[in-house]
Amino acid sequence: MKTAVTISLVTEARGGPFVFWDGLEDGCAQAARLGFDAVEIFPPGPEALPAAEIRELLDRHGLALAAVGTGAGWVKHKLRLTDPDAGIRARAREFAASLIAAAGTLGAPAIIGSMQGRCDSGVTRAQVLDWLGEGLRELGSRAADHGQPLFYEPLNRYESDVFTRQGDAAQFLQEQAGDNVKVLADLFHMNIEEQSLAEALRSLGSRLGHVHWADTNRRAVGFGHLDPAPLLAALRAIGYSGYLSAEVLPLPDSLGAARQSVESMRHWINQS
Ligand code: LER
Ligand code: MN
Repeated sequence: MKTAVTISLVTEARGGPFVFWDGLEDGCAQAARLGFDAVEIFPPGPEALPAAEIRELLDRHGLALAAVGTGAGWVKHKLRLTDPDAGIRARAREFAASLIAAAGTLGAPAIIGSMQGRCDSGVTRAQVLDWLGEGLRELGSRAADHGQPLFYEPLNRYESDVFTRQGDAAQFLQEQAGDNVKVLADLFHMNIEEQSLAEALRSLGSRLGHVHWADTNRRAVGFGHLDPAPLLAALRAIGYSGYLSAEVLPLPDSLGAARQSVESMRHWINQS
């Protein structure tokens, strides 16, 4: 398993669960200094990821790109893959596809989280799931064109009611989206929704694509009451070799959250 830390470039997301906030140069320098393998970037749009510049920056710091978030599509542009307005759905797919392409050019996958929307728009749940399936199928195949998976993230009930549990999401992807769309398991959301985090991870098997490594209070792991031991056992049992990525509140500050995150990752990854 590999380690990553989040960098947000989206000012509208201030107060959100991202570790570094002061630009890519600063985030990459700090991530490298602390020994992370990679960064996960939350950009306002594809224009924030010019391939040659980002490649140079990552190479200079010896970092990989773990993933790119598409949440700005919602927080900045109010685009959702399941919006009742067909024009907004089309623009949502276009925006997500543009980030899938930008990430893919850099050899990384993209994440669909808040762009999935919610079942609150006066249409049936079945209709929302139909639109979500359509969107994920198309975007999953765009990701495949770049040789990358696409990550779909179930969110907790206070953020979305589309899929809140890992198993339900995995079954939906299996039936509607094909093998290239993987589940992103965010331990903070799971703590709210799952009966057993370890069982949920175990049941994902090869459908698990990425992990947001966060404690129960959305602070760095070790600053809440998460018990990572059974989770690491589950991840090992399913042969997970992807990232543990710190998507947590910058508390007590960015550096403190990043340091605690990487120390907890190292501790648990190296535990036999
Ligand atoms: C939001 O709560 C979250 O977990 C992000 O990774 C998705 O946009
Ligand atoms: Mn997350």
